[in-house]
Amino acid sequence: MRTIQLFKKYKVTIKSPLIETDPSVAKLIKKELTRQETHLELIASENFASTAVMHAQGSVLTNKYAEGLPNKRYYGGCEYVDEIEKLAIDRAKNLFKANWANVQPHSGAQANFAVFLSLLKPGDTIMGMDLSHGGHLTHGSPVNVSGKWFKACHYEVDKKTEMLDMEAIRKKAIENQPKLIICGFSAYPRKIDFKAFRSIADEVNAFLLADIAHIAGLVASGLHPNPIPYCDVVTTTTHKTLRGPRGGLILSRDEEIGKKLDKSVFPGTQGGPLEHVIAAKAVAFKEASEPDFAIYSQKVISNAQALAETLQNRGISIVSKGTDNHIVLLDLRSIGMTGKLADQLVSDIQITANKNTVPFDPESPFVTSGLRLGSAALTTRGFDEKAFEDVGDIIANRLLNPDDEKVKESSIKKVSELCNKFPLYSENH
Ligand code: DSN
Repeated sequence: MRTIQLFKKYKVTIKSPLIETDPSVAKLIKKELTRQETHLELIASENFASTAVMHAQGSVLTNKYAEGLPNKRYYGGCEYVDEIEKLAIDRAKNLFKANWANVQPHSGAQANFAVFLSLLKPGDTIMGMDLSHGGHLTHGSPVNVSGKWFKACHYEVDKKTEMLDMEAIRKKAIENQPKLIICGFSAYPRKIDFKAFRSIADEVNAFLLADIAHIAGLVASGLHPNPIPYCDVVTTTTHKTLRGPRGGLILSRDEEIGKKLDKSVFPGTQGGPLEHVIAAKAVAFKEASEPDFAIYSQKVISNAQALAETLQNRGISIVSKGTDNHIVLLDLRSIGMTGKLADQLVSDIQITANKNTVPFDPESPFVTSGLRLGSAALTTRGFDEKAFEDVGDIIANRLLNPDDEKVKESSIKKVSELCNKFPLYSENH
């Protein structure tokens, strides 16, 4: 054990490692690591950040206050965090081919809130995808500030194809004349036509925001169209397919809008930036710009497609009949099951996912008819298409035989075998 004695006079010491200074927290972190190692992580919005990202995030930068922007701070001693934040900004701009970036939002929700503060006044109309069709809480849900302070209207997916119907969206926009149109979703497995959204926004004279929280890594890898050329503002989180630290990011091609957005982040909606997280974002942006990341992103998509196909072959419907990204959304009405029960059944065999509404869901958001799966995290562990087919079969066996204890036991064994075959945070990570 290493003891660092600070402030000798007061006998204040910092002991390292954590297990000796605070065993309660250390043991719980260890348990969480074991959980991550021994379960199949299929939550579509999660991933495993690299040890380099976590190193930056767990650094002395957490000690620093830096309200303001690089070279324009309200505190002294910012010379190194200025360099770090400038690196993060430049890397984000290069990665997404944007002219402006703000790396300070603490989360995707904070990023969206800052955009609303810049572009809207309370009472303005906004239009996003309905939450139950794959939208997000911050896109005008009545329980979120975006639905309380603005007049929100929502578009849906087409009932037959379960995909976006741009003509229906156009009609909805003409009918409601929103000041802001939001595209980008939390449970939509198909590509988004940003150019078509731009043309609708132009027709009704609306701002266009793309929230690419889920698909950012695929966009960075050139495997999903980039919204930057078509949207006034783009927001994202940094921890899903982008595989960075938990946090938010705002991008734009328009530097004038960028100047307003800077003010909306600070002092508009946030205080001091989390420079340790910003450093970790910089590390993640560098990782995402490297050729290996594009190969990873390609595997994220092909693995999700292998998972979707396996489940469909076993008689379980997939929303929109497939996927172009990392998301596979099971429609469990095809097997007469709720999302709530399916979530519990897979959880019992050490698979982590989440119940989710499907388009035109007859069940409540607490019950739902869907189970949302994502391939980003297990692909980071090295799972290949064959392993994803195995995962699909394990899930199908469990959902199709919910009361069979033997199936349950053999499924747990198969999950353990896969976890051992693809270790988390191995040397290869
Ligand atoms: N909670 C995230 C998700 O799971 O999609 C979005 O904020």
